[in-house]
Amino acid sequence: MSDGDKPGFIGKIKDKLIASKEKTAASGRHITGRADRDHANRLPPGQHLVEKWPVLDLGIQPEISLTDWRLKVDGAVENPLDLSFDDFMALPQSHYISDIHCVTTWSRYDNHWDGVASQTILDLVRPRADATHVIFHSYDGYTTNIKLEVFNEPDVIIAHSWEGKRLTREHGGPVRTIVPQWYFWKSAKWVNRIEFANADKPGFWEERGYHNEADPWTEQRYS
Ligand SMILES: Nc1nc2c(c(=O)[nH]1)N[C@H]1C(S)=C(S)[C@@H](COP(=O)(O)O)O[C@H]1N2
Ligand SMILES: [Mo]
Repeated sequence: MSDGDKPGFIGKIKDKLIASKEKTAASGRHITGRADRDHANRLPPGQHLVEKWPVLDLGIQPEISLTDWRLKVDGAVENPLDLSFDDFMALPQSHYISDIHCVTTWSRYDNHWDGVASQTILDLVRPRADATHVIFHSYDGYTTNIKLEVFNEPDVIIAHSWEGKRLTREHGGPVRTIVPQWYFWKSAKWVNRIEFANADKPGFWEERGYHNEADPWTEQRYS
């Protein structure tokens, strides 16, 4: 099944929510114009702190049983992977703490993640010399893109747990990616394929008015 054919994806996506987020992007709302390149503050410009972790997605929260779950890592790599959940859990495990910054202006500090570090994945798959970008594909049809050098940052993690407990379905469980340096739309919930590519491929929100990078410190909110 190709990404476009996920059952009912196009039919079920929340057109209204998408239209409203596209409008927000087009209007440039939330831009303060005060970049904080040196990270002088812990909170990036235009953000406010929350305690509870909000849920944001396209409105489809796929239910994937652990026996059906797969993670493919493929594309421009020497050694592609097709992992079952047990295979994934048997990989070397990492633990990171990072802050979340969502483009809708909430931030949440000190999230504890357990999972497999992106650098562990890189060691296993060995990207080819022509690999420049990493594209995440999810069970709900969502996609998002980052540069390979961003995937290589030491705090990027393919996470199965948050605060010591398995990720709930609404937050992207069984497994999601966490790219802490970028706005949170770059962190794919329900990930099932990590594609290494020799060219950039803008993802779902990147094609709908959101920035291709997503640096919260320089407010790379919209394109
Ligand atoms: N698969 C998938 N991943 C996704 C999304 C989505 O709709 N589908 N939404 C993104 C957006 S816009 C945000 S802000 C975060 C929200 O994650 P949360 O619901 O765990 O807070 O997930 C990101 N990853
Ligand atoms: Mo978002």
